Amino acid sequence: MSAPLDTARITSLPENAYYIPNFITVDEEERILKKINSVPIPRWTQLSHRRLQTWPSALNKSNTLLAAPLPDWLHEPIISRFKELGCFSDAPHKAPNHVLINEYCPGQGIMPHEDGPAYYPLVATISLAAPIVLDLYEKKVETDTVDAEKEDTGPKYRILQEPRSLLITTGSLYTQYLHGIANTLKDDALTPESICNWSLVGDQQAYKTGAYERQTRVSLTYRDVLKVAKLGNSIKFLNRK
Ligand SMILES: O=C(O)CCC(=O)C(=O)O
Repeated sequence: MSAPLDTARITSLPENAYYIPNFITVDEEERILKKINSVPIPRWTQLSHRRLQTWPSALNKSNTLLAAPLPDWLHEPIISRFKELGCFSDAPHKAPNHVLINEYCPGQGIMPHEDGPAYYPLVATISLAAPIVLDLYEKKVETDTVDAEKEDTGPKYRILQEPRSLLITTGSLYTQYLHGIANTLKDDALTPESICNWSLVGDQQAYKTGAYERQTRVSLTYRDVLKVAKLGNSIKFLNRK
């Protein structure tokens, strides 16, 4: 990864994760939130524990994205800043081509999961509107019954994501760990020992009580989908069937 990211590395994590507070400004955050909230309602997919927008579109069954540009408001200024950091410079398309927007109301989260092989193994997450804690779990290798019966010991690492921050996860962290967000009304135990990016947090004072009540938080997750089909080719393919 590039030199500008060296100082942003979360050194207590296996390779590799980077955290940058105030990656976007308050004005930029407000502008993006306005755009997110002004899309027609059918653009949202309502899931049991959160709402989701998928840009430019969802992948098909063979994990292929139909080529289409991202809207300007998801492009600028974020993708130019990714270019300055060089974070997608080794990805096949040299830039993200896909964004998921997740909205979590207080009490909502996302089950531990992995993002899988459809994407280049790097996720760049911008957090908007409120903080949230991302939990990382080692993938279980169930080689014998003892392992299978082991009690769930909770997350191995916790990352505090402040509003307007950027979190990049890649490498073994992408392939060997699951990530999730607890369905809770309050994130607590916010201490330097428990939060692995504590030294990089921009406003530590804001968390000095060691807890906060959840508020609605929105995330933008930028990824590079490996398989991309051009519309012309897709039509040819359909006609052949
Ligand atoms: O909202 C987040 O920070 C995590 C989203 C996520 O896990 C995903 O989109 O796969």
